[in-house]
Amino acid sequence: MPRRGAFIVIEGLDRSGKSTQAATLLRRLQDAQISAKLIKFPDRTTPIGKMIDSYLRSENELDDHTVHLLFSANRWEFASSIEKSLQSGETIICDRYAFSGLAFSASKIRPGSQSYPLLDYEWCRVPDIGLPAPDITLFLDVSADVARKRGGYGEERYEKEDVQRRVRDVFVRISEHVQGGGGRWEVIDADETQEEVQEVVWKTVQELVAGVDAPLEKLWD
Ligand code: FDM
Ligand code: MG
Repeated sequence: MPRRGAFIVIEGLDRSGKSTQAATLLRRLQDAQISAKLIKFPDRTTPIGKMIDSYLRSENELDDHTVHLLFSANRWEFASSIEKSLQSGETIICDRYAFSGLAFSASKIRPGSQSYPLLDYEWCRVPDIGLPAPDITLFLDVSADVARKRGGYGEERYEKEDVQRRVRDVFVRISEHVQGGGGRWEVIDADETQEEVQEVVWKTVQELVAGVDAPLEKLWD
């Protein structure tokens, strides 16, 4: 049986360098003659993705439950094509996935409260159950200081320091949850230079990108 491609998810806060690292990793894999492609979530090109895009740019308001389910639905739109690519031997680098969905939604708090959750963690997790499971998740961990030095945040809805702090707390919970279930979650110090971070990323995925024998699993199974 030919080996399948690896499903590599890159997660992290805004300004952690995810997209840069994902693009560099893709180039290096292609240079090494490894069949690979880069995808990202949210994928803003589909009708669902367009609703998410206008929500993020604050052009419309949506109920928080609704928007959470839209983000999940946006992943389900691509689930079978992800599976097909992996089975055909192509490695996938994925810039954000269900863990961002869970972290950003479950970190929301009720207006006027300091910490009272708006959406339950378990409620947020359920819609993504059964999606293709990553073989590894690289969490690019950037400190608030370095994020600030990198020019701070943009104009989109969640690009604020207090939001990012709460999101990071949920990511810590998720990392324990994933590891507790036998999944691979690697924290990478993203305060270092682009080149240094890339070296760590490259080393961490080396074995996987040679091809995976293990069957593709389902998320949260
Ligand atoms: N985001 C991303 C979510 O809230 N839920 C999700 O399921 C995903 C995939 O959308 F603030 C948030 C994270 C970020 C915003 O992401 C847009 P990009 O990577 O900046 O496009
Ligand atoms: Mg962004």
